[in-house]
Amino acid sequence: MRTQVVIIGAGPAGLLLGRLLELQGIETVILERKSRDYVLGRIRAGVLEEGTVELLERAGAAQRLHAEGLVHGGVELSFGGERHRFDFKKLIGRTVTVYGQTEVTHDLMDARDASGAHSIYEVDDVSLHGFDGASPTVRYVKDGVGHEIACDFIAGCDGFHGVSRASVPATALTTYERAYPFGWLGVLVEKPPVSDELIYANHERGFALCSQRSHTRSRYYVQVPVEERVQDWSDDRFWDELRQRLDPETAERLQTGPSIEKSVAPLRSFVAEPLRFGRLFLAGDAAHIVPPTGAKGLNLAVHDVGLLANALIEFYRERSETGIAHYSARALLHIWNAERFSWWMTSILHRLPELDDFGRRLQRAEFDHLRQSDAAASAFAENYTGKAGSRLQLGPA
Ligand code: FAS
Ligand code: PHB
Repeated sequence: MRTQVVIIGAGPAGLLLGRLLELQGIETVILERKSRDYVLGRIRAGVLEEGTVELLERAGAAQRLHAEGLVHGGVELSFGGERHRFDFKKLIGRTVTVYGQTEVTHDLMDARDASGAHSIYEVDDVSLHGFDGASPTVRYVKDGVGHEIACDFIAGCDGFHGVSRASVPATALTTYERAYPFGWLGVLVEKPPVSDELIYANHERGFALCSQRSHTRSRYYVQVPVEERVQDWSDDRFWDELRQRLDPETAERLQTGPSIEKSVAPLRSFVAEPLRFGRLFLAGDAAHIVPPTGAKGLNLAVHDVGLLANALIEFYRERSETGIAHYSARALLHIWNAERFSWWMTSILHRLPELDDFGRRLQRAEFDHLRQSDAAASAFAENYTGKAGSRLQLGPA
């Protein structure tokens, strides 16, 4: 088999890249090791930046997003029971949209299926070859039969544990990592959200987040030790712990019910550099990981994909290698800003084991500074909603 771009991974990064390329007449094949249902069953991100919404519109996969997504003009931070709302629209004229990653993935899968583009699920033993030359190939096994695809480029969109980054010689990669000694225990519940917007809470017992998926479905998180086991947390224990970390008014308003999903996600900051190895490109979680505190993971993956799609479209349209030559540097500039913001937001909101009393007072001082300074609040709003500079200028539609 031959195609122009082989995409490894049918998560949001791989699916979005496939759509943006197909719409420009560039042929792709997506290889995914899990089933469609398994990919759709993963409950992950929930907040989309304006740049992400724009790219999904360009991909022809934003109809349901506009019909069902919840546009939020701000978020609240809560410290020791005191809440402060940051009005993004007033501060910088921007908003975010609450719409689950599962729904984004579903919409992209439906759009790709409708186009007839080739996706192969439940593949095994994917291996990448010859990407340091001009004729890379990808091998895989499907139902026990081996296959090989010749292509021009390989896009590694296979997440943190994927094969793409692992296929790059260790001497060609530099990695930067910070593992946190805590994780997030998350619960999805079919109950109306406790608040119109998200509430991020710093409490002496630990971090908590009140998020949502719709007017009837909510998503909550509490910080737990990294070794915590989800089976040790009954619903009642979760709701009791969450209430203790919220201000009394919010705790009183909380509507609880049986969890429809419950899981523990570890927190990590990670970047691999560079993102290009000849004809192989890394995008999304295959290249970087951020703690979910800043709601950047999915949005960062989308930003990479917009740059990579632009570069590949330019190559096929104009036979120019300028975009692909600059992809890594351009992506890393944005990645490191998101890493910085996600680390900062994690460090001011979580109970960090290494913090002494001075450190905890500094966390409070950060909150007070944000509340008193329009400049600081605007910088927070700009980073949380995605910097104006992140708006991608894709090539002509
Ligand atoms: P993904 O990991 O989504 O997709 C990669 C795909 O590649 C997967 O479908 C995988 O099966 C496939 N794959 C892997 N190896 C393969 C191989 N060898 N061959 C073929 N296919 C292969 N972000 C937020 O903003 N907010 C959150 O609350 C949040 N919560 C998260 C919770 C968890 C448990 C995790 C793991 C991540 C969370 N994230 C969150 C980050 C998440 O949203 C990612 O940023 C997003 O999924 C990135 O998308 P992709 O880069 O497409 O990677
Ligand atoms: C979510 O709704 O899953 C969510 C929202 C904001 C975050 C992280 C997760 O920062």
